[in-house]
Order: sequence, then structure tokens, then C-alpha cells
Amino acid sequence: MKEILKKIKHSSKVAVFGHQSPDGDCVGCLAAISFLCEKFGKTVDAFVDDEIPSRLSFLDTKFINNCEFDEKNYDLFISVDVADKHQLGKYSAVFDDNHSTISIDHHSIRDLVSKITYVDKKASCCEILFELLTLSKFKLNSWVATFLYLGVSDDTGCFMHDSTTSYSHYVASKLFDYGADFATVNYHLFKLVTKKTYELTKKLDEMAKTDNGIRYVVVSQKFLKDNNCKKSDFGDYVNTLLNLEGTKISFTMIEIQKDFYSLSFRSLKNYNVANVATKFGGGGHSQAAGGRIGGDRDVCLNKVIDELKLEIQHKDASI
Ligand SMILES: [Mn+2]
Repeated sequence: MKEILKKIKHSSKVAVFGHQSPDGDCVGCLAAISFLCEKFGKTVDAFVDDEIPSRLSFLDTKFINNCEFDEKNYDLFISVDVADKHQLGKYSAVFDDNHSTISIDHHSIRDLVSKITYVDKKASCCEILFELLTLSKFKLNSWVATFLYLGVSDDTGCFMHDSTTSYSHYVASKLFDYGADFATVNYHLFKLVTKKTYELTKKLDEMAKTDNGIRYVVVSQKFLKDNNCKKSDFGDYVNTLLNLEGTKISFTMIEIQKDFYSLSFRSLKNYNVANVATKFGGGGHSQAAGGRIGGDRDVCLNKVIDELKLEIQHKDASI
């Protein structure tokens, strides 16, 4: 961590990067690392090769992607919350080249290589950023505290995933003292349902199926077109699916291109969907993960369900 602070101190212009399909942790980390660089008097720009989802637009995220990226303009490149090189999208080449690069992350399975890598398997990457900011001795303000809280709360599922630790709660309590707007963050992350999502949810509830503790919904491109919606309108429907009594694992399988599906998994504690997601070109955390699969709908669906059944059988046998 001291090495990271030193690097930032001796840089002049910094580019910071988050992952595609950005979540609260990714956006919170980008805000925190930008705050840190600015406190050191550096110019900093933040980039994600994706749109920032509307569920996070209650905070001012305009500091992300607010200029064109030109690598010549920077002498230090930092990724936060990025496990896999591909999650950097068009920016991934920056980490291949002979640049000055730093990675700060909390995922256990990762393949992003950089000059300095700091990995700590905390519940959220924002908890690492909190530690880094604390070490820097710069005083946190309510702006950065709210963004850090966003990351901790989103990645712990409002402190309900079993990845949550006493340190997550400790960080939250410190952020509370720095003026983090926890009520607004938690309302937008876990309570607010847009009218569009509300209407969509009613339809999805009718389409949902259950198979041996696995509850899921498969969404075709036709459905997306007929209902004039996109993947991001599903909000946290995959969490809603998990809430029905008797459900151990839930997933959504959304056809984002013809015969190509985006997978999103949630599970009760004891079941590890990150293991399953890695078999489908993805990853994540034990209770929340995602992946992709291509091919015929029913073939794909059976493959996913078979893997999930194995995970359930394996874990149920060991209880
Ligand atoms: Mn994260």
C-alpha cells in the first residue's frame, strides 16, 4: 500500500479504470481512487468501457468517462475492482504494454497482470480503498464516504451476503462518522423499484420456473423487443427470485445477442455460484456471480441447471 501511495505521489497524470457492467463497488472505488489522486494534487480521469447503469445515477457519476482516453496523456494507470483483463474492454491493452500500472482488487480468481498488484479478499474493494485512504492520512469528506459506502453495501448485499465481515461493518461505521448518506444509498440499491422494473417483474414472475431448489427465468430477445426493455431494466430481479421459500440458487439467462446469453446467479450461503460461473466464462463472489453461454436455448439451459444441481448436491451432501 505504501508503494502504491508513493507511485501516485510521483506521478503527474493518472488514469483509473473500472470493470464492464460496473456495480456500486466499481463506481465507489473509482470515486475513492480519484479523490486520493486529487488530494495528492494530481490530475485524474476515470474510465469504464461501458455505460454507468441508471440504478447508480442517484449519485453524481459524471466524473467517469467525461473525456476521451489518450494513453499519451497519462504516466500512471490504476485498475480497481477488476479481476479479469477482458473486463477492461477496449482499455485492456494499457495493461499489456510497458506502462506504469497498478491493480487494486478483492477477487480471488483473477488474471489481470500489472506492475504493482494489491489483492486482499475483502468483501468489497471499497474496503481496501478505505484502508488506503486511511493510510494516506487525507481526511475523508461526505462525498467520498458516500461512494465508499455504496461499494461496501452493494458488494455485501446490504451486509447480508456471507462474504460480509466484521471489517465491512467497521468500515461502514467509520463512513457513517464521515457523513456517508447510508439511507439514500440503501434506498436506491435495495428498495426503490422503477415503474418499468415493477411491470417487468410481474411478467417475469409468471415466467419463472423452479427445479429442485433452483429458481430461474430465461428471457429471449423477442421478449426484450416486445417489452421494449434491456438487460439493465431487470434491476436485481435475480435477487427477487432467490427470495421465494425453498430456493437455494436463482439465476437469470438473458439473450443479449441471438443464441448468446448473459447469466446472473445468486445463492443462499453454503452454495457457491462463483465456482459455477467460472465454468461459463465468468466469475464473481460465492453468493453473487455472472457468466455467459452461447448456443441453442434448451442446450444452454440444461448445461447451466446441471452444473447448479451438482453444486447443490455436493454442498447438501457435506452438510
Ligand atoms: Mn467488487
